[in-house]
Amino acid sequence: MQTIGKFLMGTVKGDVHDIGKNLVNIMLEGAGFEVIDLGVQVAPEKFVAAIDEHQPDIVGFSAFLTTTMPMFKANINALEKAGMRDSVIVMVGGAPVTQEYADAVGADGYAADASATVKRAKALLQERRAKVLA
Ligand code: B12
Repeated sequence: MQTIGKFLMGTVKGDVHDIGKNLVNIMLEGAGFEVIDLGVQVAPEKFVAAIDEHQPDIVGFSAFLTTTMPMFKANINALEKAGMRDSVIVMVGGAPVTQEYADAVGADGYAADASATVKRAKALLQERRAKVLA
């Protein structure tokens, strides 16, 4: 089946909230993305291994606790260490997350809800593909 892009998603380590993540996944699939869901409590090394295996266009980190939001930065550091930060778009989200926080940790994109995530994911993909062609 033709898809518009591959989206790897997971709730960060230490966090079991998955309702928001699951809604995002459903909307992404509805919009034509292939979604690979790693579930909850996903450790940085598991994200790295899954990116290596699946080569997604976008990886999404979901967090619902102020105590687990710092895992975004830990995950991004792990991607950098694995030499894969530039090959994947990083999106972050979850109830306590803001655009300011996403910018502070160095994510490429943030969205407040599922439908905004679809719009932002499509825009980020388009930007990335235009850059590659340029
Ligand atoms: C349901 C719930 C639970 C359930 C989770 C069940 C499940 N399967 O998810 C259970 C009971 C397990 C739970 C446990 C806990 N919870 Co809780 N929980 C909630 C609750 C009531 C709702 C969260 C939710 O699912 N909302 C619905 C979804 C749809 O939310 P949403 O933000 O709109 O989702 C959108 C966006 O966030 C965005 N999005 C989401 N993910 C992503 C990812 C990306 C990449 C992008 C771009 C966008 C995106 O799109 C979503 C869809 O539109 C909230 C309170 C509240 N009213 O919000 C507390 C809340 C999040 N929990 C809280 C707490 C403290 C806990 C516990 C620590 C409690 C305890 N002492 O045990 C534990 C933590 C367990 C753990 N280690 O994770 C606090 C967090 C406080 C804080 N500031 O950190 C809250 C805010 C409650 C409170 N007021 O105290 N919880």
